Amino acid sequence: STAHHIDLLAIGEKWKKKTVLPIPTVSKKSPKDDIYVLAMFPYPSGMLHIGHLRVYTISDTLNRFYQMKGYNVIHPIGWDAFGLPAENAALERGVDPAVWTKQNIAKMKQQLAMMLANFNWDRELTTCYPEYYKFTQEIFLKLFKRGLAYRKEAEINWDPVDQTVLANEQVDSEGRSWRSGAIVEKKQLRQWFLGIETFAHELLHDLDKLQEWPSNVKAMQKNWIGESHGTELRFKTNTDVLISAFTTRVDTIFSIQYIALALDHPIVQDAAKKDTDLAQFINSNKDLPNNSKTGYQVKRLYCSNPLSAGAEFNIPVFAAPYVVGKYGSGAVMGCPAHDERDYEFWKNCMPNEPVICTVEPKSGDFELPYASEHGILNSNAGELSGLTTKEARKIITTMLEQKGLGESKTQYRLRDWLISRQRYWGTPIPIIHCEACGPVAVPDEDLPVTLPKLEGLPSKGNPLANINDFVNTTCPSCGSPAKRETDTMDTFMDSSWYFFRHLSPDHAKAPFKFEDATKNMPVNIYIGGVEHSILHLLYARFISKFLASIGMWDGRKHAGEPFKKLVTQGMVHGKTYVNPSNGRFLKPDELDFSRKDSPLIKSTGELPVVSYEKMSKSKYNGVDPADCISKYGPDATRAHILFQAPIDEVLMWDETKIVGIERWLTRVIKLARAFSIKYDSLIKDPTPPLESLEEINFHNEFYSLLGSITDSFERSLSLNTVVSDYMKLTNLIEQAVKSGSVDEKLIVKSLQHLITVIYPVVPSISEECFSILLHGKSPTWTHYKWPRLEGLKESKTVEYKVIIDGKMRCIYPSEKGFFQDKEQVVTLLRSSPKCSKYLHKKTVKNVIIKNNLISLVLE
Ligand code: ANZ
Ligand code: ZN
Repeated sequence: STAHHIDLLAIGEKWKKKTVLPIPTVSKKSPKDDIYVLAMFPYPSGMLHIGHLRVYTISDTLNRFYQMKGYNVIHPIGWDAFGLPAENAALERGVDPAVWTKQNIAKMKQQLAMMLANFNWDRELTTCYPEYYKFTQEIFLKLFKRGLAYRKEAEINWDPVDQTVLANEQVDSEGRSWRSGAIVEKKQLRQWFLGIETFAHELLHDLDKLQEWPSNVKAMQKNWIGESHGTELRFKTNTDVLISAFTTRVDTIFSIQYIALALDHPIVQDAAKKDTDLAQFINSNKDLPNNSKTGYQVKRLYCSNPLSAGAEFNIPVFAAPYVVGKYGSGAVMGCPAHDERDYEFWKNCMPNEPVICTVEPKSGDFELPYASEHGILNSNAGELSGLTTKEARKIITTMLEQKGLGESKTQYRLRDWLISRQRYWGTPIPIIHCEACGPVAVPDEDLPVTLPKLEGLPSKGNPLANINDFVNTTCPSCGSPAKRETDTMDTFMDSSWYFFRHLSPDHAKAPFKFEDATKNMPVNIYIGGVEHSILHLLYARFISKFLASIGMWDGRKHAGEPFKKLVTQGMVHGKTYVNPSNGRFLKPDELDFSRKDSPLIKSTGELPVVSYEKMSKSKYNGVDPADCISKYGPDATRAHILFQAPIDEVLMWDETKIVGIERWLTRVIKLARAFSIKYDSLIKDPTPPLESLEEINFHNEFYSLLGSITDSFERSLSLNTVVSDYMKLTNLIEQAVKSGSVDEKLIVKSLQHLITVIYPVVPSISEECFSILLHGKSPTWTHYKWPRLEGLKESKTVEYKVIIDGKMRCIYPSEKGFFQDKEQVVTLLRSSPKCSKYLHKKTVKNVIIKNNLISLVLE
């Protein structure tokens, strides 16, 4: 187009081809040599999506900033390459998942290069390569040898479409599989578990030490771990068995009217063998949601209240779907008077029975159920009546302890981690099953247990179980014929330790080196999607703590925590158009974009309804990062994605706004061009003069913006502010050039600083500007030291505002404290060219001077 047109895209292309600046060597004397900046590694789907663009722009920007600050930045990337999608995609296309994954990685590497992301490729890892999963297996065996990996029969969620077991968290609130959408069935199977419950207490309480984590993430973790303080009590029955139940309200013990057991409770399962009605009840109710209030009274089974003197067996026992089998002891002491659920259950199952109230508020009316935990025990509590609930909880627990029928207990909601998957594309569990020896660890020297190649995938079930060569082996312990485990591991296991491997990527003897991990863990800044706030982070914390507990690294300073600062980046939402007359989503080609402000629906001429929503194929609102980069260049794309929203908030992607960024970048390049000839002579003076008020103001504004930018990088991570401060710096320099009242040496020094500090966000534009100033030569790292912040200069002059009869009339610049007395002020103002006309032939009645205000009152 015009002669002034600057092609940002071409600049990006040009500087991409030059291998980016050499990594600076850091003086080894510095105590803060290394900094570890890590973005969660991607799943190699083959397509870099907009979320990746956002997260890697953030991490690369920080990477480049800390390099400029003189750190040795560890900024690796890898591939979270196992998992169902690869297997499914492979099934659809009939290709080997290994081949498919490898191709995808190659494609995504190219796309990462497009966005100028600068990673330590020598630290790359891929979880589906034997070099990596060998060590995932080794870590599994370390858990196994300490009893922290074990097999047990468990009721599991079975996805009938994918033919696999799902973790609880992969089942949504409607009981559907998160992947296939099928209604999940319950099934009993022997499964591998990891003993995360053992670490529940530390995982909860060490959250307090994570001061640089967002509080919402910590709250979610806390909730997930779910600590409750209460009492576990045991009920004697009219048979030999005891029934345990966990309660947080042992003060309601005198209100117990029934015991409710989960349907999978051993006592219920046992009773069902002799009671076909119960068996039928279990069968028809096992998929009921927890809010159901039905129950089935177990025949001929009664309990006694542990505190009642007579110890009559008069408490009935029910099988009830509302009791969660996997929580506490899978049993509830039913107190209809003091618990909402128990009340409804009792009213429904025993409508003619009374409700026995034992706790009341201190004063005033109340209704049943009275579920508040504050109150006083009433006369039904016998000798304990009059106690507060809090006092009663303490005393009753002691009484139970003395009788050997209970004790205080801390209960966690967190359950052991089910890692078995009946799938091909995962890390094989390195165990051999021997009839004589039981499950035996594969000896270290036989690791990895490699995934056998498949000749065409069967469409259902677990393919490994059908490969005889894989399954049949001998027991490492006794030598008899034995069978290999055919389950593979949950991919969260692969991602629970990868940040250690990045630190010792070529180490062949162990998952990582003690010294490397001890030196560089925890990760200084970990960046990723908020969708990983619970599971991935919890599992990573668990494995890190476990590895610290067995001395694999020294994590004492940070309680074995893997991530010091956590940044959760928000989602990117796409612009979505809806046809108002039928509510349908509109495709881009159904819209006429020729109007400047808003598009029209081609077929009807109507205005569409515009909103921003999560990108999806069905809404036609997706954005391909590769498209955007090839239209606007990598620099503008990076700056745009940072500028549009704070990193932890939703970003509403509006491509039209990128012109603002383009204009700014063009202005920076024009400034560089304007000073290209004079640069050499002007830059020589390292301390240009600061004489005039304009120069002092310029200097002060420049350095306060620079201070704000530095602070945004180092503390607040407010990267949108960084970009807006870049723009302000650019304006400031342009204004100074225009005004002509700032020494050019000062301007050029500031321009050079501007070009330096934009590098983390827009690296190729920065390098281009330097090459303009350097007459075609490329800049080197000497140009990329982060500028030292200079102190603000106090000006000797003050700009006095002169107010005459309440109106601001003029500015009178003068040395501070120039006035001695009021008459002198008036004389000086009368002789000032700007002020004199207001005072001409006027008598001044009064003068008030306050700070930089001079107020005159005329006669
Ligand atoms: C008696 C009681 C009386 C209760 C009362 C509450 C109020 P949190 O705080 O979540 O730990 N409970 C125990 N095990 C259960 C299970 N497997 N399934 C369903 N509910 C179970 O909750 C603890 C409370 O949840 C326990 O205290 C128990 O009911 C119930 F006025 O015991 B409570
Ligand atoms: Zn054996």
